[in-house]
Amino acid sequence: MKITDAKVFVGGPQKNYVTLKVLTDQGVYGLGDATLNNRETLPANYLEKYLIPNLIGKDPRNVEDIWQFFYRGAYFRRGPVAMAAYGAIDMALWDIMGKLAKMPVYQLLGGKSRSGAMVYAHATGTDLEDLKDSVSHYVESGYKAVRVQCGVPGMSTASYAVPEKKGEVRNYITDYTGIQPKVELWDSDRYIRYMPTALAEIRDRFGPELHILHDVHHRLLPREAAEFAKAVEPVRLFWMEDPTPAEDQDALRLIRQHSTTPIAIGEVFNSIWDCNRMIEEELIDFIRVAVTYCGGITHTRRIVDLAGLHHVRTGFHGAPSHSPVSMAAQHHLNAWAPNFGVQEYLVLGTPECDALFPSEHRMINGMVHVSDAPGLGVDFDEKQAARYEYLPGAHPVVRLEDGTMWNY
Ligand code: KDG
Ligand code: MG
Repeated sequence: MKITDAKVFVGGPQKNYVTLKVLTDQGVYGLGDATLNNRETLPANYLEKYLIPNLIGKDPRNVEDIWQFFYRGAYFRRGPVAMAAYGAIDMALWDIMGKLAKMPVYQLLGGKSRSGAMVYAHATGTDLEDLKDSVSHYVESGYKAVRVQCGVPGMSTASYAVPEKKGEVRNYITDYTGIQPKVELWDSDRYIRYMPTALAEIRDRFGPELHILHDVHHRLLPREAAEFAKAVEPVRLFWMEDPTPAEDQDALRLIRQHSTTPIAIGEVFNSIWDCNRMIEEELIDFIRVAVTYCGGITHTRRIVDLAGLHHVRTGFHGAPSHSPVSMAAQHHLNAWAPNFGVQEYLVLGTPECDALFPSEHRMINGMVHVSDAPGLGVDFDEKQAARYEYLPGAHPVVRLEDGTMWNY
């Protein structure tokens, strides 16, 4: 059996999804996702110029060897662009393997460990009242876990993941009006003074059962993060995400020494070598890698297994940056992983998105029920894809009020 061709599509409804389709001489094809938010053309180019010409002619059933060939063979290893491109190939090969075996991918991984996988939604508000309305909406829709973010009084622009104006529904991550980013201003001191009380109000309003998550988005210094983690302890967060920039893993020790608030990190990682120390030293509680940026199912599964040895549960990244293809790959991993924790899940289900990526994966009452279709259980409609093209867009960047660049 041989791979005969592979094609890359960039575009989607209000998104630049990078979708890979791998074709074989037996008519079976596989799908992968290489979407790297705001840098989408880079993995697409890497696939088209370097990887696909080397993929053609290979036996798609040699999933491990093909992964090793690209990873070890590149000489310059890792990095989000390369790992997203290998990830797309790897997902497509698992899809092909499942279709050949007539089994859903979760069965190839070892079968189901649960009937449904809990997901969390994103509630946001310009202020606390607005946030409460947003949380109520998700609770009433059956979600058991909600990430909460709201504006901080006195901060002159919207803070992370918060709309600029009340009632506004916007894609708060990417702005597709151009390639030059908007600037958001940040003040850690105001945030540390305000956010613990805001989170406590959310707990009081919604009671002990709701799983409350909060994303600090790499913005605090280690000592500040330790103070924050201690201050929010009474709220009993499900997790505090990305308290400090992830490059400095030693920073986590200070936070751990001062609090028992669970820590979730990993959405910017792209290999096991970025997180093995924090897992082995048990400095985190949840690992947030994504199959897209982490080399696909083959490599992400290694991280999940290492995490399982150290009481670290999964909480895969699932921001709108990921297409339904990589979300499907994560649904299969979530169905299998013995150390599953939660899945970030943003409702992708617009009619346009469903038409582009038809699938039988279902989210009901805050739980994802994985599809039993062979392979990844998601398809890609090329006629629909022809409607879309690449949209230039950017994340905001963050500065302190005196102009100093800060961490987005
Ligand atoms: O591209 C960046 C986004 O994916 C990121 O800001 C989302 O932090 C994020 C999250 O937790 O979903
Ligand atoms: Mg995050």
